[in-house]
Amino acid sequence: MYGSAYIDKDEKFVGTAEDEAQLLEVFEARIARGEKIEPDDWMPADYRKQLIRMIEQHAHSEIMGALPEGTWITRAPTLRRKLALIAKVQDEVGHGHLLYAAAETLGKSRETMINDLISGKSKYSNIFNYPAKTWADIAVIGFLVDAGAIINQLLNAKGSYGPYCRALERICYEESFHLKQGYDAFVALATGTPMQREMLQDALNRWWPPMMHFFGPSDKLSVHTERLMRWKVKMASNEEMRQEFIDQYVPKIWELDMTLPDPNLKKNEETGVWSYTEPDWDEFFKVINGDGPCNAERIAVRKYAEQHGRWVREALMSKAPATAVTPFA
Ligand code: FAQ
Repeated sequence: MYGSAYIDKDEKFVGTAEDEAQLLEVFEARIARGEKIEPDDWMPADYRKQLIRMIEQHAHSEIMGALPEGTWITRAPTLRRKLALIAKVQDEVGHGHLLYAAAETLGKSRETMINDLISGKSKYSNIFNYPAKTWADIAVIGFLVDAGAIINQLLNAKGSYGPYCRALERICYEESFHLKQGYDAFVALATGTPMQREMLQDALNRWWPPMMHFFGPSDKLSVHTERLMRWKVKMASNEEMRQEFIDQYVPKIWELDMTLPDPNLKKNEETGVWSYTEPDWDEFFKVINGDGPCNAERIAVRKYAEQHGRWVREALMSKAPATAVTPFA
């Protein structure tokens, strides 16, 4: 309950500027020692604001991420693939719940977060604004998007905010199964008929650019990284995560004799750093600001779910009438 004595019932800071400077010093020292910050601990207002932004966006990404894959459940090529996909999509929605719960510990209600998602105020991952046109898209999402998510989440699970880190740890266990199912579907197509390989190559060509965007803008364009890394909310820069992803997964794609649509993708064997064509950041900012190929469709689905599920939430939250008769009494 560190520092909570300085917060009044309206969550306002009631100490002096000196108290605040001292609290900040202790807070930063705790983070430097690798301690976890818990919901009732004192934290700078900006740390709280940044965490809400990031965890909320992450939660939205999970439930939006369920949509492109969800549309393929009825069209999965075999019963085994269908069962695995149903389980995966269900997991992604569960991750959304875990993350909304973690964001709620910082004081923003789930209802407000959902309203901000469907009104377009909050962001969610760029990658889920592209269409999943063929079964190969599902293999590419399950393999590469889950791989990217794991790189980000394994790092951030070692961060400073307790509830977020604990949620990420659990999510990573499940994501590692998703990665296996994605890779299995990817290998099946890559080692299949010429038509299957062609379908996979087409999906890879379409998903590669948004995948390069997935880790966020170049470090020059990133606005939050420096502060978030100082507070150990983010444990690596966008470019460090992108490099790690390329280093781990490009060789796996090439060893299956598939190609990537970037002639400049090359590892410098001395430094270990990959070079690649600068991603189109105008396209990235257009998509994250609501103007991608599927943004309107994705938001419309969430709006429909919010409106049509409202009666269920209201029924669950309503108190039983005082005169209700207890059955079997
Ligand atoms: N998409 O200053 P930075 C998943 C925005 S989960 C959209 O570098 P930051 C599971 C950023 O918000 C995928 N917007 O930002 C799954 C900021 O705008 P703002 C989601 C993006 O926060 C798999 C602006 O650009 N994962 O895939 C993106 O330091 C398969 C400037 O950027 C997480 O959310 C983007 N890709 O770093 C589900 C992980 N990148 O808010 C289904 C947690 C940046 O100022 C199927 N988040 N922006 O208006 C993070 O680690 C960080 O937030 C980053 C961005 C690394 C995403």
